[in-house]
Amino acid sequence: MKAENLWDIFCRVIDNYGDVGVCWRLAAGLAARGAQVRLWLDDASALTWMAPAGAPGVTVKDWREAGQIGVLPVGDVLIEAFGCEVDSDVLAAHAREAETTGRACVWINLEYLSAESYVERCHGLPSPVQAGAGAGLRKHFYYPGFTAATGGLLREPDLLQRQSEFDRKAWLSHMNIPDQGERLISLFCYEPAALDALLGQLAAGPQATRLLLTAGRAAAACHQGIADRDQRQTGWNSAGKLRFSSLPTLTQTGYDCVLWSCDVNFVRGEDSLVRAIWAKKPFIWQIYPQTDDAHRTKLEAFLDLLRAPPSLRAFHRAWNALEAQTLPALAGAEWQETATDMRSRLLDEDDLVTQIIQFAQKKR
Ligand code: TRH
Repeated sequence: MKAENLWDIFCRVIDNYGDVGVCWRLAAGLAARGAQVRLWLDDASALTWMAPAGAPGVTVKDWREAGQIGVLPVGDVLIEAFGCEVDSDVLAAHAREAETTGRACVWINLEYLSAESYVERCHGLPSPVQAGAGAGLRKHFYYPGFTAATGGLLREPDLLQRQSEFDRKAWLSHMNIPDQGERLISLFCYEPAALDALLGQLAAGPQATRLLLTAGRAAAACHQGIADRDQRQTGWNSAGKLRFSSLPTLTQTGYDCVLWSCDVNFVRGEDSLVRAIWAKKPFIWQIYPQTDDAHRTKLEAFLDLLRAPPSLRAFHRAWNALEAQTLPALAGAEWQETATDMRSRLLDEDDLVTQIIQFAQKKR
């Protein structure tokens, strides 16, 4: 039995929050445009704080129960996120359905985001499956991206409006974050070696700064950095130029408010990078490190696309430990121009949900 406009999204949580974060946004975005979405996760725990209210039209399902698809209606669209592979009984159910009805599901492999040029070449390519449970079906590669020839970026239709209505003062007060005219910088990162240098730079002033520490690895790394500095250099922050506020784990929408409130945002991974772009504030990206050093090329491609000025490139290379150099100073106006320019260029492109719906319609 085939349901109308039913999407199955499968995602295995590797580590951190990006995989589930992207899939949740996609699921909620599709449902907001009328789809019924089943989001199959092997670990849904992060959703309890990321999206506690859920979303109408999205059902979160346990991956271990995916065999049910043989008896449930099979979906019209099957998405494997980030190269995860669905179980053979799911594929077998789809292959059976295609044989009986003559209509196969649209099978999509949703890839990681990259600004590298191969993305335009590979976006949308089909891969017919010859053998195994899914024989006869056809998989398509879907690449999110920054240019018109790619699959786009996640951006909710009401994002710009929410952003323009955002009341920074009220939000800071609600979060108990002092609003004393200090520069606000948010920190969402792994354990960058250059964090120690950043703490030293900010404590040296001349501008007073408040660092907003996101919960988890970033806060832990920063507390460790502070402890190391205290041990090594008594009085390193005695002028009180650097202050800290610890944030709780926030919903995805709450995290947007952090990005909108701050003067500079440190982000990491994939999804927070995109949110930082929409926030229209200068940002520094810690790319998810890969063992084969592939992140180096990926970061450079992104910096090209960003049209990053030399100071911003140098800062990124130091923050990502790609060059043995001291951390340059945080710059102001020039980085703001870069961020504003990139955002306005990207707003010209259709968002990922719009594009993936069109993609699925074309492949049906
Ligand atoms: O957590 P990440 O480092 O995820 C990473 C990357 O996606 C990486 O590419 C992937 O390969 C790896 O996981 C497995 O960073 P990312 O992608 O920014 O995801 C964080 C998510 O957490 C994002 O959806 C925003 C959300 N978030 C909140 O909802 N509340 C919060 O308080 C914070 C700090 C984040």
